[in-house]
Amino acid sequence: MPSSSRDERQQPMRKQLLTAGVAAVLAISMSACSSNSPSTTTAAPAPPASTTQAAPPATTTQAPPPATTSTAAPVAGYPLQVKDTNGDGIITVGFAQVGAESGWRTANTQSYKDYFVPANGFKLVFADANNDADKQKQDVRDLIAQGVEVIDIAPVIDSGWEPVLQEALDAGIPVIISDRMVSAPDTMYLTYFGGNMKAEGDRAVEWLKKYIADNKITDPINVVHLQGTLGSTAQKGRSQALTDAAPGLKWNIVYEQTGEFTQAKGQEVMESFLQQKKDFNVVYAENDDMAYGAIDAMKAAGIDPTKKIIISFDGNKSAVQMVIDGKIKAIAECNPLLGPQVGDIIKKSMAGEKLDKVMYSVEGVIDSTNAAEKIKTAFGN
Ligand code: GYE
Repeated sequence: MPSSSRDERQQPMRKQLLTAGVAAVLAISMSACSSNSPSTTTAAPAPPASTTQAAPPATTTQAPPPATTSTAAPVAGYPLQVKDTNGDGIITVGFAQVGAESGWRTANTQSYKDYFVPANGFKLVFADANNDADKQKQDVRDLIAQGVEVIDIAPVIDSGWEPVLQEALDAGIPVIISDRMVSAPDTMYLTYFGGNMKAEGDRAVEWLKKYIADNKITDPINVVHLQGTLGSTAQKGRSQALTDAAPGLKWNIVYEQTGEFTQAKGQEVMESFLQQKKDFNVVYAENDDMAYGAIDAMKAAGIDPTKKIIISFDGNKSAVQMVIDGKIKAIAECNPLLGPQVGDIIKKSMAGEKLDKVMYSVEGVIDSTNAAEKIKTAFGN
């Protein structure tokens, strides 16, 4: 529910929604990082890389290079493969997580905690960056120092990763990028797995175009744009889809502000907008939590959310219920349940399989036509 507390939202949740079938697509690269000091790991320090190759430190304005910076020549491809370096039969996975800002994030964390357990041959060392991009880079350095056998980074923002990725390369620890992308060269990590954020935005825009046409809406389209964490690829892709399309469609973006992917900030920025008393008929909220906040702000201002076109991203169960109730008109899906699939990627790497550099979850749109079906498998609460 929109007004329920974030704590309530952060309960573990396991219901699977999106089929996380993996459509592999080659291309792109971006960057980001995160995590904090884990408390438990017994993994032995990783041996030095079995190769002297390393990717070139691409241009960066970020932190000074570590003491162990390599001067190795650029590599043609990623040189590392996941290995049980200490031979204990268990793969220790260091996970540099963004934080706990949203229902999506809570489900994502739980998916890792559920999957990376000894019964599945894994041990998880979890680091929470609390949405602090600098802390997250330190978190990854801590994971390297602990000698985990593979690192998964869900980057807060996409920039500034080259020095840290170079340190992981130098230590011989393979890195998987998940959820959000990094802007570093793709020779610096094994693979990316997660949603295609620009495609999600394009789906939301296409849905709105069709809704306007189907409902013969002739009023000017005035959009309130609630952005996610600035500099995250989840924000960049979803924002770009809207801002690229709006001028050609003659949609006006009457307000654009980050709500940092949280319900509280989403509510706050919507309240600021409403104080301006400007006309609007669309809210494009880059995740469900900010949509909940916006809806609360609208209700408090006496505005009926069902009379507006509210679009969000993710697909938490509460949000899908709001689609059924008409409060949210459409959700561009984003699957948080990535743990098992990251596990598959690790197993494939161990088996020496060649992995595509970019692998996207299969995602669609939830609206009044399929919400009753989708809610049965929606994640979260
Ligand atoms: O949409 C949002 C979360 O990176 C895809 O981050 C993720 C986004 C997700 O806080 O709810």
